Amino acid sequence: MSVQQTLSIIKPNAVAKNAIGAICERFEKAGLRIVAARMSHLTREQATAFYAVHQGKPFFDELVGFMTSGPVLAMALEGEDAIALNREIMGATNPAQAAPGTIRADFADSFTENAVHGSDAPDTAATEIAFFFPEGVCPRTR
Ligand code: IDP
Repeated sequence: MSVQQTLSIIKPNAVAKNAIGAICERFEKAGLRIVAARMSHLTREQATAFYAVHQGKPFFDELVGFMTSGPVLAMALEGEDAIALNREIMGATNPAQAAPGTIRADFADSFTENAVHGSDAPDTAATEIAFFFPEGVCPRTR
């Protein structure tokens, strides 16, 4: 186990249903600390760049359309094993397969509109945090 940082995005459908507080509470209760946060309304170019790895897949256009449909809250979360812990709290990508009590089970509207994003590995976490927070995140205070 080691202290890691991971990128979380509360996606437009969850922001629209006023679930930011409920979702952040789950992160904090699990021991994850929010060390950076920014609301933004992504442009097509930004969403395309963020999800470049999925370009050409059948769901890509729908994904970019969804991610640009309204504001998102991007956060850097920090904690012990933050990457895997966040993915556990989020639940499976397909909400139909997400375990009860996970964020996606409770806040997703569809496979695409699945409420949250979380980095899947240390290298992608670093790239994704830098994408939203090029100035860096808050230093640890204690
Ligand atoms: P992840 O968000 O759980 O890491 P990825 O496979 O990286 O999952 O997919 C990125 C996002 O693209 C998903 O969160 C979801 O919004 C969307 N997505 C992935 N696969 C599908 C699909 O088969 N149908 C519709 N949307 C999908």
